[in-house]
Amino acid sequence: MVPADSFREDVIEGLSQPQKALPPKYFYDAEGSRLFDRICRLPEYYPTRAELSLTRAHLADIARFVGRNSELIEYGSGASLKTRLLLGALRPAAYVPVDISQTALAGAARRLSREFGWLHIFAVVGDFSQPLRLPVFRQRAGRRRVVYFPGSTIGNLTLQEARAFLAMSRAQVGAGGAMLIGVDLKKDANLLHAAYNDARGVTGRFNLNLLRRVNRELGADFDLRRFRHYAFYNAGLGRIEMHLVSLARQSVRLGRHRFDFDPGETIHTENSCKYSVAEFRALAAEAGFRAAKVWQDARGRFALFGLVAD
Ligand code: AVJ
Repeated sequence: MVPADSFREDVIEGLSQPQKALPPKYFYDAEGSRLFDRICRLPEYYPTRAELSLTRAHLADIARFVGRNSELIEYGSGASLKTRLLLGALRPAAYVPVDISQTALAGAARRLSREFGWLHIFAVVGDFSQPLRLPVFRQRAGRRRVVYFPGSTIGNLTLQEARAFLAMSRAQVGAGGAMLIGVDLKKDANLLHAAYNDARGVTGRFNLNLLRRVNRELGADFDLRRFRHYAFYNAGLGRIEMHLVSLARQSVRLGRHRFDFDPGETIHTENSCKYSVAEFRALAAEAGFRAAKVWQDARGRFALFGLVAD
């Protein structure tokens, strides 16, 4: 659970801006997480399958890159199939999943400890937008710290935020440390558009669920029938933008606050930045990471970067 107070503050602050906005991290309540799982199985949403297939195809090479006995820190609950593949191949000494959802963490940690009896798991509740306090291990000597950040979640961050996140991770792993990071690549805008405007409308429901959550947890009165999902590729900024469009002139109440909407006005709910291999390599270099390895799926849609902090 996200503390209700910061949720409330973030929503009020976001809706008070000239371009109204809500942070995408709030998509993932129970229903949002369920809808996201469905998105990952949609025929149009290629990133999940592309990342899984490249992880499968290059697993031995990835394991060689990381080396045995690492401290693997994952931003994400560790519930995914690719994480389990990686744990089996890497055999890290310790695994630290970091997630904002306590429930997702607890469930994943339980399942992982059943599957990997030898693995030391230290789940940490938190999000990657702030420096984390990670467990300190007694026998650290000789262990390499490696941050695993799959799923192109970094795409949610603006360029400045991505820079700050990479610098924070660089500090966290220290000299000799490494990072494995999944990045969705630039490609034909039609493929991107389809991935965020699926025929079944699951992405639309995922987007609208954010308003349902604001209603339920903060007592707002968004009328979900008067907002519509809108996603497009902003080529200039190299990102998919998701918005919720107001279909009418309307006002929404949240406690003593009132937010007015013109017809056609939007709430910006998510960016999903796409990078070229060269762009991401340069971004990583700015943070002190050398892209020693770049693994891609067969169709070049998605990349996993093996970054070294030297
Ligand atoms: C989880 C942030 C990587 O940007 O593709 C999927 C979220 N939003 N469909 C993405 C998402 C709409 C996803 N990330």
